[in-house]
Amino acid sequence: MTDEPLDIGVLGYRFMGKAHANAFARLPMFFADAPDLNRAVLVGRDEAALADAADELGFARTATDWESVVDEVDVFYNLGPNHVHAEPSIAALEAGTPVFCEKPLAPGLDDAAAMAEAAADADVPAGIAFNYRFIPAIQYAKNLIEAGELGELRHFRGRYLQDWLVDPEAPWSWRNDEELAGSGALGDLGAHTVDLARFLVGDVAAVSGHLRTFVDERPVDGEDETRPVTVDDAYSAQVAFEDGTMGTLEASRFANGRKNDHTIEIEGSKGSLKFSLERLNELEVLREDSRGYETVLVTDESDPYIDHWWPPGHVIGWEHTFVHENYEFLSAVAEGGDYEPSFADGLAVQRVLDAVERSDDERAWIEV
Ligand code: SOE
Repeated sequence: MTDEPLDIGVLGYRFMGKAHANAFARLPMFFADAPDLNRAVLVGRDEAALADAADELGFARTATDWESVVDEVDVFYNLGPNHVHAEPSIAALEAGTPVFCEKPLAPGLDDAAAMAEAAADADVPAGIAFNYRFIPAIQYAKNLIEAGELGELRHFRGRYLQDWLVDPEAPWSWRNDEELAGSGALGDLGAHTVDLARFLVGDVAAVSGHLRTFVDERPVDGEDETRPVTVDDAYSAQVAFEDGTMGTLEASRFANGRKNDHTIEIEGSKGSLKFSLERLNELEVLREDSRGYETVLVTDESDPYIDHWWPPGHVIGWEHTFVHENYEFLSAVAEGGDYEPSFADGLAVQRVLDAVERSDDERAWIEV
């Protein structure tokens, strides 16, 4: 257990940089037993944008070379695009620095395996930012399943629907490029659903997948050119879990009208549950012998993390999931404990994503 403040170095300062910096700022006020933190250094390439971001996000200094940072901070956060997850994270772990990396672990299986190997060799926490595990309603669901309230699980249905690419004129980004992202909706959104499937049901044995790209080139912001889209816009998959549960997964960036709709449905021999990220404080529960679903508002102080926030019914939001995962990860770093989801979990998810892609290529079921 260390009492010294943890110096945090963060690579990446856009959407995820802000989500995690907000979490660092909330921790001292709402999680009194969280380790003390210094937002020590923010890493990026564009010095002007980096300086503005450091001011906005509260970092003491900036650096344009992660190599000089990974062995001098107490914790290294890799919040960059997927193609920069491997090298800096492995270098940090080889220097004995704990790492927290955004999802998916890597663009592809080889890099993910190298990251997981480096984490296994290092004797420090290496976490992956599957933040939806840290929604109180999802942890309430896991507790119901583990208490046997659903009986023997029969079906898992996971769906992550957005519509930000429906417009063919929506600009090209790294998320549309196979070299930079690895995959599209599959890795960006499907990774979350596969992680929740593993968290709530268990490991996946085999998949049968289908990927589709609806718009195959997009305009580049500020330039008079287009670039090809080389990843999926949507995926769907059938899943056979190792415990016999049947699964169906899908994700799309073209689901008109769905903004950030991550839904989970599980049916078992004794009961069922339904969850939607757009109503993330609620869990729909069907218990044995009841006539229909009950809506449980998961905001009691006895519910996970709620006692750190507000009285019952004063609902929490998307950003609170980042506070929860950072509390658990940074506490594990300070106390020398373990953290899940780890890089091993990130690799397990990557194996499923890779199997979905191979299944689509081969038009056949693929063992994970
Ligand atoms: C995609 O738009 C995205 O930002 C994902 O990358 C995040 O992981 C997800 O939480 C929200 O949507």
